[in-house]
Amino acid sequence: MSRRAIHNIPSDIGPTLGRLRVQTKKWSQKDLAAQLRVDQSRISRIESGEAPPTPAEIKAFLETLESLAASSYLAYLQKDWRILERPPLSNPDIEAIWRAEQKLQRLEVFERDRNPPAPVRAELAMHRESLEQAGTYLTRTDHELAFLGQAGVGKTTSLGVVAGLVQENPTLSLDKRLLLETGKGRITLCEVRIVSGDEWGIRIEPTPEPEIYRLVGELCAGACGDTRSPATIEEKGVPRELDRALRNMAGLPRSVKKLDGKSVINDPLIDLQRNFKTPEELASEFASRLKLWKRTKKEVWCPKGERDTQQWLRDTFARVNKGQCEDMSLPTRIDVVVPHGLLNQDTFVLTLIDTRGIDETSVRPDLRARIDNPRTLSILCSEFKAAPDASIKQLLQHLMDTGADRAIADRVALLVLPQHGDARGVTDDSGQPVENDSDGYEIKRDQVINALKLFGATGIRVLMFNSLSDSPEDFAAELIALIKRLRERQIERIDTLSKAVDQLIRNYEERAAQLVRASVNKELHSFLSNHESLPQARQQAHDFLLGQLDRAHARTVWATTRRQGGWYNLDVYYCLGAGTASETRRRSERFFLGIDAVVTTMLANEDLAAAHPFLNEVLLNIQAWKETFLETVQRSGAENFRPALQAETQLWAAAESRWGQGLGYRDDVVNLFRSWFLDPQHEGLHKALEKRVKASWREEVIDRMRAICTDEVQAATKKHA
Ligand SMILES: Nc1nc2c(ncn2[C@@H]2O[C@H](COP(=O)(O)OP(=O)(O)OP(=O)(O)O)[C@@H](O)[C@H]2O)c(=O)[nH]1
Ligand SMILES: [Mg+2]
Repeated sequence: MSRRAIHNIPSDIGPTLGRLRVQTKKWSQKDLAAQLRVDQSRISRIESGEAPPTPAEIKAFLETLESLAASSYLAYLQKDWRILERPPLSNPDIEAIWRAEQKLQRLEVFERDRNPPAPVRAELAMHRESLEQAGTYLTRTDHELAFLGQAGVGKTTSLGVVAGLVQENPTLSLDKRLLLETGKGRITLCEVRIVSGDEWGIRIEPTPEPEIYRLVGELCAGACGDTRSPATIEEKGVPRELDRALRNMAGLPRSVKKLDGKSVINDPLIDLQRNFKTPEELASEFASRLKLWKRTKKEVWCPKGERDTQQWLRDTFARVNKGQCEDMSLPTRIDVVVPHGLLNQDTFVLTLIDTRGIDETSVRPDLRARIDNPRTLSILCSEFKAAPDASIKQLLQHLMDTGADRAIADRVALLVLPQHGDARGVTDDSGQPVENDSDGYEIKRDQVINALKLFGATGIRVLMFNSLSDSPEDFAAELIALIKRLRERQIERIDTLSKAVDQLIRNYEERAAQLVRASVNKELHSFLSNHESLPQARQQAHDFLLGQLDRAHARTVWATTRRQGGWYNLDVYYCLGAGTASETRRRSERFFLGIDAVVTTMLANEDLAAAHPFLNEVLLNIQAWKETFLETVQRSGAENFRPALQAETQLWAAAESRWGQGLGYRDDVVNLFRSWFLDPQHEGLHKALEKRVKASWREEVIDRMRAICTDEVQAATKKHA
């Protein structure tokens, strides 16, 4: 009989015991009561949750059931989680999390009993922080899978098919069977999240009203054939998917009609415009037709008794995505709730995210936010022939420039989306066409991996999926394997950390090991003394922004000036942050490459074996410090100029009103911004940013490094000095 104590009885203990009784022995409550020699009413009250059982009762209950399930549950209850939160028994990585907990407890006891000196404490703190992070990461089971990529490549189709959001009717084309709206590109209106819930439904997050009015202004300026716009601007107005939704909301949708046997577009907005003198007047009419005050509904649920729930979802989603629901506003996010698990499993709580297609630039804060989220698997979608296509290359390049290399290696996968005949069209080196799809896939995969290597992106998994002919179950299994791989990284972390902790404790009093550690510290310390300061900057934060402004469509530049810099396709502050981060990455490169070389050399030296677990940890931690450092710097770059720029009403007004005054709009805006940044009045802002960058360098990298490699002798000398 187990004598170990039971800790923190979970709140669902009663029903769990009841379930185990039925599952393992198929006993009635009466049978069990007889076995335990207690009243049946006691069992009934415990199982219903009415009376909390005592630890002794729980033990007797589970031991009487004599089964593996009951004894593992008892073992689970007997584990004493003191530092990490106890995960539910269903967590797939509970064993690894428990190992992290045990190491954390060991560290705590060691620190309390031995009271080690400051440098050892710093190392302990480093391990503790990493163990806690990995343990907490694994305790949660929610993950996101985000599909990103150019408009029209097939993001919604592949996501819909893998999520099982397809009607079974082989006579219809895939577009007509999918429950999410798809088409020939620029269809998905905004971010769409697929989540599981109790019933079929759709929730929306409405776009703020001022933003809707700005979009209307732009749509009307474009639709009017705004004669004040420069002739070179080929594309005007708002993105097509938003344009369509707004027109439907205002009851002004375009249609095709026949005139003398020819198809012509009937645009009621053009007819309406004849009654108004300026685009502003037209916009005001358009805005009032939206009747935003009536659009207050944020969710719709499938009516009870609905026979064809899938058809209901398909119709409702299409209406929401096109702005055809009278009582709903323009969504900025749509949640689709489905009453089943996702990707044929129930271990993880998944959210599948479909995003609005990349149409102009991949330098977008919303895409970056996905990639930076450690719980998200970002799936970069590319069409087959051009894979990896230009948008993906631009995104990867941007991520690498700003220091997100670890995120790329860990959390990004490339999804190539072949369509009819694409795979068979591949030829081998002798020019022979392949015999089957899977040979075509392999040749393409090889080409893609090589193309990625060319600009330094290695370790990215490349998946292929043809929504029409490949197995969605296999594709789902591949995605789940990638989620498991994300988690596997954390398990490996716990195991290497455990070794480092054991080594630290074992070596603590060993003279020889201490000497090894001292020589390692000396090496690290001497590197640090020579590389402590960050080299001069060559580029300024705004250089990157000016480049982006110069490259964007004129209408995009105009849209961003109308929003004080905050347009999703050209976010001025995000660009300032990215410019700062990429220049800082360049400035710190020598340090990071150098320290990597120093540590790797010591790792190859067998005389230093006693310090190898520590050095492995140093290597991993430096990566993490670098990432945090560059993220902090990116935020500083974005925030440093924000208050001053947002207050510059004159600058924005000048940039906005320059629109419609002939050629050279974009050049003029670039010049306006260049002058603003170079104005001696703003020198203080540049200096402040440099100060913040240097402070982060010290805090996030140098001080952390110094804390773990300064021995007492050195620390003491420093103090004296
Ligand atoms: N034959 C075939 N057609 C596909 C496949 N995947 C997508 N398509 C078609 O490609 C078109 C575009 O697909 P979508 O899923 O709407 O593309 P998207 O990337 O979501 O586009 P946006 O929402 O505009 O960014 C649709 O007509 C799809 O039916 C496929 O595997 N095979
Ligand atoms: Mg789509």
